[in-house]
Amino acid sequence: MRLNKIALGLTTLMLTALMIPLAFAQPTWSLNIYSLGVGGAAVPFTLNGAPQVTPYSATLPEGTYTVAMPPTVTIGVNTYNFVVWDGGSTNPTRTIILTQDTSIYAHYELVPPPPPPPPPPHGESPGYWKHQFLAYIDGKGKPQETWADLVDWTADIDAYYSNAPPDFYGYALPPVSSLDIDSSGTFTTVDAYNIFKDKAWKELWIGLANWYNWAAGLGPYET
Ligand SMILES: [Ca+2]
Repeated sequence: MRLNKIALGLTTLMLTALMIPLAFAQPTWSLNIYSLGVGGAAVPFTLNGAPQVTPYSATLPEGTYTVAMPPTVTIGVNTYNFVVWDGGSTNPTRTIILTQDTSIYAHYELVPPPPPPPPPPHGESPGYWKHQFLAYIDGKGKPQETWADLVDWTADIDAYYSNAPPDFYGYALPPVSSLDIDSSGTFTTVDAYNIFKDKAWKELWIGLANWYNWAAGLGPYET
């Protein structure tokens, strides 16, 4: 009888010892965090400051959690902006009070790529540039450009006499030394005038016109 009482007492003690942690254990809930609109890619974020990635799924103790999604994320060549949570909040950081199983969805949208650069401005024709030089030097007709500009542009071109021509929207400008037809060692308005005036130099016309188009900030002349 005495032994039975002791055994019963021990059993009660053991059961109580088992029950205490169960009674005080915090409830746990699942927390699922998804990102949408990013082509299924993983988006890095922080959960209470700890780095995580979407899709995130965990069973966590009941409590308060801070989810901070990046306002902008780059995946490959694409950039995405955070837009909205499924609940309507547009703040990429949100607080979750986890008292039930919870799934939240961060919506992203693709940032459109920048538009292509505008096409180069229209380049003037060899006939246009020929006319400028003939107008000033031969007094034929009315020029559209000032002589001061023509001189400045000629000096800009001459600066490349010993250097490779600059990139001109992919157009291959001829070496300036090939335009120095009087072999003076510099490219001058006299060279330009003589090239444009004489059909013997016809093959240089487009290249020379494009040098002036380059100097004037225009695009290549398209034939
Ligand atoms: Ca010359």
